[in-house]
Amino acid sequence: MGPRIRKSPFFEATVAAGVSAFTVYNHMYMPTSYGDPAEEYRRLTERVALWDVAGQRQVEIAGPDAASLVQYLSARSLSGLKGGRARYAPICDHDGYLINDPVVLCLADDRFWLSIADSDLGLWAKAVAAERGDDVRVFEPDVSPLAIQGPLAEELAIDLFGAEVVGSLGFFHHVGAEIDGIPLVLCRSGWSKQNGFELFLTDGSRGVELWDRVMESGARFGIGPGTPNASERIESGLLSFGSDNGPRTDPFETGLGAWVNLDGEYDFIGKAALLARVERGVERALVNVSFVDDSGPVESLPLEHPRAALLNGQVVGELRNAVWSPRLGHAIGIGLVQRSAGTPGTRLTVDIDGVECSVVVASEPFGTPRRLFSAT
Ligand code: THG
Repeated sequence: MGPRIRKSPFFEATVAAGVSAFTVYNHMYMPTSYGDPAEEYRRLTERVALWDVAGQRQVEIAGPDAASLVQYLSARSLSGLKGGRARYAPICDHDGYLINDPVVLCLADDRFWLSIADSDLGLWAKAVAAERGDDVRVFEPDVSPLAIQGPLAEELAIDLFGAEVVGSLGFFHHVGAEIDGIPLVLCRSGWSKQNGFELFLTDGSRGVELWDRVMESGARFGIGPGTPNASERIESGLLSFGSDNGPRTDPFETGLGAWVNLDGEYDFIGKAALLARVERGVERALVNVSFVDDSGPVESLPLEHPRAALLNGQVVGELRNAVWSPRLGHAIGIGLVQRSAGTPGTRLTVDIDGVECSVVVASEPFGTPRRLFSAT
């Protein structure tokens, strides 16, 4: 694809491990398949999988005004966030539309990493900092996450880092660590609900070494290569920014309302627009749907692009994503529809490659409930 698309420090290792497909994420190759979806799903849900997620680049914000800038960027309150802790934080533009949903890692009171989804948040942060006259440095450090995800990730982490380090690491806690002198930040996080860790490698020249070392220790836990898993994450209700939402979707519509704080004392980008939107009423909802008759579209899954969703012949939104669910034994998907069409039990029709499919809005997300508004 040429030099514009960057290779992760784990790239060669993933090729050696048999990667069969990539996506492009933050201008970087990111593996999406090793050619055996059923086995990759099993590995993730029953054992442990190793993911190159270096495409989750870090935007480092450091300096005296760092905390103030990060809060101004974030729709979620970061009050009380301290060194060694992280928070999932939606970021909006001035119109209150979602532009990224990073994990914010606080390294020190004046130093943060925004571990970003797929959009150029570094440019945004840099421009906002300059316009505000903030005393900060905004840059992309040499940091590349490698994830271990799955029920046996805990045991593997203990093997790699020791029971003491791992035992005291709560969810979204992180700590500086190393394996054989390879420097990294260990965080209990990751884009699955199977438990796991992310190893933020801080020396890009040692990616293959780290990959091999984790594979070696993981062998007795049945580790193998994997990738962020579309089936598991839709079952689990994790948002894929840019896949589930369009360019003008707000955090309430995407089910991220629980992580938006409109009642704080401070201002943040998009706050006024979001307050006005809440006043008017949120128009759409991200819903989980089940295919009623999955025999038709299975060949076309996962969905490559959104399809119109109809209710009584009227377009009421889009089916954004659809996958086979190994857990449920039928196809499931994510729709972004008008709220009136988002009531559980509503039956929508979608044309997928000439096959008319019926989908039903689920009464609950398949994993954790999505809350519309934050409690605090
Ligand atoms: N890890 C890191 N960076 C990332 C992701 C990641 N950047 C891009 C993308 N993923 C960001 N999106 C998410 C979405 C959900 C979660 C993390 C990143 C997540 N959510 C939990 C949940 O929904 O239950 C916890 C949220 C909370 O309680 O605060 O973990 O995966 N480094």
